Amino acid sequence: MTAELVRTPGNFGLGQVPERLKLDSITTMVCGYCSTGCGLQVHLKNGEAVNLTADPEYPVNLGMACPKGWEALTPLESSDRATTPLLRNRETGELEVVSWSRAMDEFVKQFQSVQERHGKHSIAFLSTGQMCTEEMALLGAVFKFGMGGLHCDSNTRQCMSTSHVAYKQSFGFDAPPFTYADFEESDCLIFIGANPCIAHPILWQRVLRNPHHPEIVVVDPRRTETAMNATLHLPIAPKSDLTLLYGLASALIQRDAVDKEFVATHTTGFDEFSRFVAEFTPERCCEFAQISCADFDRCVDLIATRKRVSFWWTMGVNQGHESTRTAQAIINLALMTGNIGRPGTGANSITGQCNAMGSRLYANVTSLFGGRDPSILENREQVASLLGIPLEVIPSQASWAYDQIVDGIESGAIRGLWVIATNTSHSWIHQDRFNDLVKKLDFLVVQDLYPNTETASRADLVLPAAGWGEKEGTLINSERRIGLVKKVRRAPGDCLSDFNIFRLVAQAWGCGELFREWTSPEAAFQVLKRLSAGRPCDITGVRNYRHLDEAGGIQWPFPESPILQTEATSGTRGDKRRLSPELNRGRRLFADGRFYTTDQRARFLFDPPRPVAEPVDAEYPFTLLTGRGTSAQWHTNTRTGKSELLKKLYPQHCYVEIHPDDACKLGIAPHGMVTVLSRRGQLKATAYVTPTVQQGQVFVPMHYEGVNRLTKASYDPHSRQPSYKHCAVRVERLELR
Ligand SMILES: Nc1nc2c(c(=O)[nH]1)N[C@H]1C(S)=C(S)[C@@H](COP(=O)(O)OP(=O)(O)OC[C@H]3O[C@@H](n4cnc5c(=O)[nH]c(N)nc54)[C@H](O)[C@@H]3O)O[C@H]1N2
Ligand SMILES: Nc1nc2c(c(=O)[nH]1)N[C@H]1C(S)=C(S)[C@@H](COP(=O)(O)OP(=O)(O)OC[C@H]3O[C@@H](n4cnc5c(=O)[nH]c(N)nc54)[C@H](O)[C@@H]3O)O[C@H]1N2
Ligand code: SF4
Ligand SMILES: [Mo]
Repeated sequence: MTAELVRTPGNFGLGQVPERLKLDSITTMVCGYCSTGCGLQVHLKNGEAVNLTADPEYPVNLGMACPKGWEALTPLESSDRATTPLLRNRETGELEVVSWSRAMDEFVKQFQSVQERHGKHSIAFLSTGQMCTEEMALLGAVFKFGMGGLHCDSNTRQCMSTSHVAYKQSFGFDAPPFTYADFEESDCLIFIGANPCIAHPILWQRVLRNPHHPEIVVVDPRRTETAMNATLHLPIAPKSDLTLLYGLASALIQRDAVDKEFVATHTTGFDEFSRFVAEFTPERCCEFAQISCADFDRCVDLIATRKRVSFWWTMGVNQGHESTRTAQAIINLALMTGNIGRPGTGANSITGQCNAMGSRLYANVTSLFGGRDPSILENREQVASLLGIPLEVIPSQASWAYDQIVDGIESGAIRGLWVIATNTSHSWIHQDRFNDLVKKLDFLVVQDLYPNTETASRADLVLPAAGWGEKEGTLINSERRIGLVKKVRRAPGDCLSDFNIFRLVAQAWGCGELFREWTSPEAAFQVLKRLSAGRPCDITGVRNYRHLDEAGGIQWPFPESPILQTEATSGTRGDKRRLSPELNRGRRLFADGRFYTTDQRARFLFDPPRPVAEPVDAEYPFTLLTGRGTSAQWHTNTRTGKSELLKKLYPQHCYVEIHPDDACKLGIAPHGMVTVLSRRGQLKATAYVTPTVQQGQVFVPMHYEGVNRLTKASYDPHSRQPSYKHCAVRVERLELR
């Protein structure tokens, strides 16, 4: 069946089609859950989406999608959508329906009164990697340049801040170098703290298409679905990665497996690094990581002998107490063996949310637009002139990070909080502390699809947002590909897109004039292009949304350049794919060995390993690991919990995975009820007795409400990313009476 046939209205190419299934047309857009960024074909009837299928032409997913993608329209239809603004009646304590104009009056009155009493910086926002780039950019601009705010952060801190800082320090810019074709071109893939079979299933499908019979190494304390498919699984002790990675570097140096020419021409700091890792002997590392020397040697052997080694990491690395140095220890291995810039290689951080990459570059949160340092006057001058706004409105100070904003609530420095497209009350580390602290706030605004999330139900004001599929904009996926989202559904009731909510806020606040150019997401995209000019993330060559759509997404950088222009734009979508296989397969960074540092060399960065925040002891003898449970569950389950189909694919009750020997010792039967307790809180769970977790460890998926009652607030010192994947707990059998 050709694309043309599918696109003929009402004709599937399959003969007579029943009236109710006759389509007007099909349009294309990218998925709004994970950072894979799959292309979907949306089937329209009377201009509204009635169904969707995976796009066989999109270069990311090649016709595949995971259950969340197939079911992406269902959460929009849920009967519990927020359809009007809701304001808490201070007397009854109930949320009551109000108009947008009342909601905006209250928003401005409350936040401006907080600022008058406690200073401009006493309001803060926490946002997301799950809005369109144009939306996060407008939010960052309105809050910082219009409302006089400074402190803001997003859930990208919980997720990607480690990769952001690691790349910035090592490469000079936050630039994941890979393209998905590298999954297929590698002859040895090393996954560290990543479970793509569950968390990025379509990327795993790309691995399965690899024709080179690759070796697949998985470094994960658990025997995950990905580990089961590996040719070598290193079931390391939790948080022993840094020591292991230094040990691998040391052994590779001993074996003389260093790409000396690459190191000499394109890096700095190797000699110091080499002296530093000398003491990380194989014996010491294997003992610390609790793996066999034979497995360690095999891993060294693979890195030393394979031609195209790629390193991939995700949250098992980023969510740790020494995560930035751990990510950089991975980068160091790629640099020292010359495994970067060539097909099938790279030190590759896979992002998490659909637009984590957009938030890293354009949210105007931790850095100024386009990854600029706000403390440098020239950067502020550039942004002021590119936006046509006064220099004085651009703060030179850095914002507080998420944890510092939470501490600020405790100290009284933060009195007003605006939470957008994130569910802090569930997902933040040591959630009970946050949930106690929000009671101290003078005003809490939550902007979400649903009024009943753990966070929204605590709000003073709920702003009803349109979701993915009900608005337009762009998302940037893990391989830096900018994809388009379209409005294929009318949002229910009085919901507005986040973009329009931010415009309303600007008008109500009295600073709308500053953002007069941001009339629509596409107009905002043109502003962002200007801000990107000359930066590593330059996208000035992308003409408009149509260009993105026709090209099947476009990876940054994409400066105005004649070669790239013809590659991406000639012909129709289908034709162009044939004309330009190279562009479809994707572009990777650093092919010329030149990095974004001032001397164009990558840096070897390292520090001695440190102890974890809360080691196990006799009272709390288990290490708690947390993470993704199934491919059908998304985070705090506000969206995936709305689909009856998805609900059939995952357990409805919170569960804890425990090793059979531990279960036996504690008298816990398979599927028996248990309590998991930490020094901070407890939860009830069903015991899943399974050897996929090691003795002394338990695993609880993050999708169930109580998991962060248990976790201990500790952070990596460089990235301030929470260490979600390590704390001490106890498990007790719950006697059934
Ligand atoms: N289905 C589904 N897919 C998702 C998401 C979702 O909620 N649901 N969320 C998306 C987002 S935002 C993100 S960030 C990604 C996350 O994607 P992943 O990081 O792949 O998922 P996690 O399960 O959080 O963690 C990966 C693995 O880290 C391991 N781990 C724990 N501690 C350690 C350690 O000390 N060392 C090592 N080496 N490994 C360790 C865990 O056992 C786990 O298997 O997934 C994205 N995709
Ligand atoms: N224990 C533990 N905790 C973790 C993790 C872990 O591995 N273990 N992982 C961490 C990671 S990596 C992440 S990314 C976070 C995720 O944590 P959260 O961001 O809190 O999780 P979500 O459930 O994705 O929350 C997104 C919210 O935005 C709403 N929403 C969706 N689309 C839109 C939109 O277009 N506009 C608006 N306004 N709202 C929208 C949804 O309804 C939902 O309430 O969790 C972190 N927490
Ligand atoms: S893998 Fe990610 S982007 Fe692709 S369909 Fe699933 S959730 Fe959507
Ligand atoms: Mo994430």
